[in-house]
Amino acid sequence: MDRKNVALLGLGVTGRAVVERLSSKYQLYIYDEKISPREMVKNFPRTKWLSEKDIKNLDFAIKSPGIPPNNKVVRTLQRGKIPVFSDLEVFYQLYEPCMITVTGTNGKTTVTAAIEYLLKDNKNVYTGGNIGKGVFGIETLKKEDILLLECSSFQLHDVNFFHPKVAVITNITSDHLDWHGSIENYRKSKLKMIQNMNQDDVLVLNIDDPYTCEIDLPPCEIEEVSMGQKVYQGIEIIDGNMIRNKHGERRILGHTRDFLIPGEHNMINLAQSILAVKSFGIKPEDAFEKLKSFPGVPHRLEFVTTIKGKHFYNDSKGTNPDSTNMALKALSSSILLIAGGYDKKADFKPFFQQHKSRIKALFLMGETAKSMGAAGKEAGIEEVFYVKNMKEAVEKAYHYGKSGDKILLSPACASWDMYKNFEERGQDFIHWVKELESETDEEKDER
Ligand code: UMA
Repeated sequence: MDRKNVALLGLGVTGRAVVERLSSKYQLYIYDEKISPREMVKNFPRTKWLSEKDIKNLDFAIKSPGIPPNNKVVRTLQRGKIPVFSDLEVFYQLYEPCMITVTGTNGKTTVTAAIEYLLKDNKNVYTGGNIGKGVFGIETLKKEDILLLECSSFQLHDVNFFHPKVAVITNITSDHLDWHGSIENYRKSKLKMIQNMNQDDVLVLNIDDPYTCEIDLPPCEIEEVSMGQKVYQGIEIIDGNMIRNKHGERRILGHTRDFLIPGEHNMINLAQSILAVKSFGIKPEDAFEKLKSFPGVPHRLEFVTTIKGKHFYNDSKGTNPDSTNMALKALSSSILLIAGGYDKKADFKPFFQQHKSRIKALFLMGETAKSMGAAGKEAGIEEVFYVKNMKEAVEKAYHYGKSGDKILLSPACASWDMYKNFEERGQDFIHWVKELESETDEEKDER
């Protein structure tokens, strides 16, 4: 039988993993705006460059998540009735793995990491999706293995038959409007994750998120979490206690102060991860116990160090106002905020209005510095500093701060204007904080 002809749009992390896994199965035709045909042929000899004449012979296309739906090649394919799928969809169609999937505007990486932490001692669990190497970078799965996926709205936009056994939605606010065009499109993409779920599946929701309460639920088992509200079936967190409630039968699992990671939002994340592993034989009591040693995720409210009483936190994953909002709430007051970055056209006014009493000063950089500075000043934050780079931000915040202050990198913006990704940005922050620490150590030694 002839090999299928498949277009591969984008040769980043996603595309390279697809080439590695599928170039012997399919004839791949590559498109990438930043790579020349010559470079592509040299590095990936089994693939071909996608040209206009090939389009009519294509069976389908695999699109990398960063390529937006209004991209001209995507549009041409759609006009030619060529199905365009994300890597998640193609992986699902090929292998039909048993999947736990997690999506949401914020918290999805923490929930995914906590689920992995809970399962890894008892099951073969493979984690990927929006994090790490992409789904085709994951080894071949056996039938009994679990595929744990963090799913972005970009990836979910192009799924069709994709069908998780357990799905978690952390919250759905607003993000990536530049890619999706509207909040409605963004929400629609997220909800495609649950469109095929049935009575054998479990959906874990956070009912404190207003939009989550409005969604049309699939015909599956629903588990809910809430901070302060009663749930019908799920976990409620009341006065710091995590309580398992099953149709009115309630039992306390434990107190949230026993966890290592701070913040109310993280308590919701942990409650959701406890419910997500229930179908795999892990009782909520045992999951709670195990999570007491869960260290959290790098770049999310990660404590870096204390220098002369000033505490440094790396929350580089704060890539939108909602995510930074969580970090500011968790640290509560005396915050010197380092923020700014790639412009996703977010509105910063409500954000600064809400947090003006928590923020002592702003240190702003990147594309959004000026618009954030204006919004901060309008909200009444008087101390606004513009900085060229991370080094200057760290040093300025340190010299400005007093003992007891919290110097927080949580940009409320993506990193792509100055860095490859948020990890690189977080590492840069840690690097300059450590430099500062060694300089102050040297000063101590000299004295
Ligand atoms: N490209 C084009 N045209 C475009 C856009 C991109 O040709 O209009 C090409 C680029 O030249 C590049 C390739 O496509 O060579 C990059 O593809 P990509 O942007 O989809 O990036 P990948 O390297 O494949 O990484 C993607 C995710 N990136 C995005 O969604 C932007 C990674 O998520 C993910 O980890 C990886 O797949 C593996 O699944 C990153 C991310 O920022 C962490 N995600 C967003 C978020 O978390 O907010 C959604």
